[in-house]
Amino acid sequence: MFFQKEIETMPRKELERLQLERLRHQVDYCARNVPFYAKRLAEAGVTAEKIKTLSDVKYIPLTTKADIRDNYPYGLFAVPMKEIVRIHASSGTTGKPTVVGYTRNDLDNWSDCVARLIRAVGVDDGDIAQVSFGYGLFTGALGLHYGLEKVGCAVIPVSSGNTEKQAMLLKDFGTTVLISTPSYAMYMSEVAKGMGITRDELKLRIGLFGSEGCTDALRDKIEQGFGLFSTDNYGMSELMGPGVSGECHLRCGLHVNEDHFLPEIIDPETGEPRERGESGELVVTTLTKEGIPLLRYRTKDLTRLNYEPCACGRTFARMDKVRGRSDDMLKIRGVNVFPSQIESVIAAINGIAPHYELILTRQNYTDYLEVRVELTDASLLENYAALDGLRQTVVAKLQTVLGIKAKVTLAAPSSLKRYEGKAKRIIDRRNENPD
Ligand code: DLL
Repeated sequence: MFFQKEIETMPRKELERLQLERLRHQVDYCARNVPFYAKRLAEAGVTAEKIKTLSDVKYIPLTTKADIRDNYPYGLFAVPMKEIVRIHASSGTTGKPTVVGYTRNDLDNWSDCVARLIRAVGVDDGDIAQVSFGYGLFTGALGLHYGLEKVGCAVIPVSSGNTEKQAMLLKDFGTTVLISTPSYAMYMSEVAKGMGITRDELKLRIGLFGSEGCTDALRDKIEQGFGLFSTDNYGMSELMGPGVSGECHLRCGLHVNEDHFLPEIIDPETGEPRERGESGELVVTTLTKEGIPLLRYRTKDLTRLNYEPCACGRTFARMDKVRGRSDDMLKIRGVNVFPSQIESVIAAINGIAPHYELILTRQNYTDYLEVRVELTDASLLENYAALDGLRQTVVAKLQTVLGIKAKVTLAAPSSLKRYEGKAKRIIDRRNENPD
């Protein structure tokens, strides 16, 4: 199902013509309205007229999160404040937040982009959607909220937290669509189960999950727990929020809303463009943004783009599920490890719950990885032999996938931390006692 079928299924030639026209306009708009870009573009000798093909985008300098921070709070805004109608910010773990502003047109385009992903999985005006992302400066909740309203769903703006109440509302309000991070959906399904709420008492049919990665193994567990079908959607506050890309019901990649975003893949080390079809860091140029347009923004997210048309009829390029961020890839004893690899191993082992913590330490110049996982069944704690057998299974499976040996600690059921938003599973203590 489509929200704007003509655009979503536009022949690629036509789409690329539209992108080129919008790219040239956006470059000119930035040069005229954002002093930072006027200087950057002049230094690189780039003007809108010089951009003749889409691949000429590579001549435009890359923009980074540091550029946004250096211009805190409003330095990269391209319009006077009276035209800004909304401000969001991403919290960031250190220092000042990254601030973004939206004009009325930006908000309208945003809700269109989000409405497309909502329709792509078959949600319609008969649905009741519970938004369990945090409302506030975070873009997740309000972004989905307005897209859902545009589709005509009944929106329950419950926000995140108070998980028992969330579970009660799922049942009492007859929620059919759940909107949250995958880790919060997992937690919510455990809480609902603990309250004696069964799958059959719920009307849930679809989950729209995003804002963090989710392996297929974890997705299966959530879907079984709730008896729903879910899709993954991707975005970031700097680019807009949710709505940059999302899966259709065929779940074979996330369709990038290419009429609003021009995606590229670069080598994260050198910044050089990669060939079509190669993996690397996603770089995105906004094509229609007025409040804070961004040229070649480095997302740090690692993925791959596929330009083959999808069987659903959409012609937009599809990005693979994000494999991780280039900055959360762990280098352990010289080996690259993605937390998603660990998640896919443990979520597929019987007797182990899909919750984990990774603790990194360093002794005698050597990195150590401890993986804390949780048992599903407390009775195992009394059976030493079974417990050790399970632990060794986890150690062996992790070693096969990661290529390094990790210490595995089995924790009691429900003892690891749960998350109401994005999960934070890595505790890196390697710099606490540097050698
Ligand atoms: O997380 C926007 C969003 C909200 C997307 C709700 C989807 C649903 P930020 O807080 O700025 O924005 O975080 C952006 O989160 O660079 C990725 O690293 C990660 N991320 C977002 N969606 C996904 C996803 C929102 N589907 C950062 N899979 C991005 C993996 C994701 N990572």
